[in-house]
Amino acid sequence: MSKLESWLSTSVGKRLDPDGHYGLQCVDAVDHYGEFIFGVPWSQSVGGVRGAKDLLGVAPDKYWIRIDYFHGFVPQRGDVLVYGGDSSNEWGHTAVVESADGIGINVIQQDGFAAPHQFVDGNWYSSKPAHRARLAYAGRGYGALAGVLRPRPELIGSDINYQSATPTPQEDELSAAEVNEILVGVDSRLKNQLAKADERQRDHEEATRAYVRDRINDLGTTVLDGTQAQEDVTRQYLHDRIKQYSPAEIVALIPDGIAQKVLDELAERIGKTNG
Ligand SMILES: [Ca+2]
Repeated sequence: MSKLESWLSTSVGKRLDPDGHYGLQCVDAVDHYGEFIFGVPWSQSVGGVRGAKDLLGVAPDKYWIRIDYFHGFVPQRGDVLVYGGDSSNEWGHTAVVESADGIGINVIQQDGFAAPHQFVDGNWYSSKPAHRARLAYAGRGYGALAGVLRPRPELIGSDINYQSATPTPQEDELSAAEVNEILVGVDSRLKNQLAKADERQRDHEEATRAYVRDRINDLGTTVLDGTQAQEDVTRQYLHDRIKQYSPAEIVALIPDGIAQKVLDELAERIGKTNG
């Protein structure tokens, strides 16, 4: 069983309080989750925040894939939800996904506002342990889903077995429908992003840097010294990783800063094929 599955099957009913203060908060559950699946203290694997809504900007790229919410996005098992808060809760909310559909999301969470309460650190805070709940994509008391943090699959004991991978080189082909879905998704994201380009400029640059760093790491892996068989296995592993994502997820993973370039390149290739 992966560490992710192990956490999901053992955390309900536990008092998760890795920071040791302010009772049992929603962020405590996610900090505990990060420590558990990565084996790294939450201060490094998740990062300190004033409120849950700040997690998207703080959680390190090294451990998490940040996916900002877009219309039609459905989280997957193991994602960490980050809600932006509302007038009744300025801190936002966070929880770990068990399952999701287009209407709601089943989570394991703690809730800093939930009864029963305990008196600690000079005030009353929640003492309700980790529990299951169903959240909406936007709801009173936690606001709208701002995005998710997806644990990097290569860090949490995925099921891919290097030894048994069959080195059969394949081309990464996308169907015309998949290409179209990606184009439409990227295009709609660009329109959204242009509207708030200024405030998000810094995020774009960071995402682009992270993307370039990852590609360089991938390239480094493929030119490992060694036998042809090793290289083929590595290539197959990267291929399998790409195939784990749906077109919608690929869209979400493309940094905004290079989205236009991707569109241009795809348009050029399609133009050449059709011309
Ligand atoms: Ca706490």
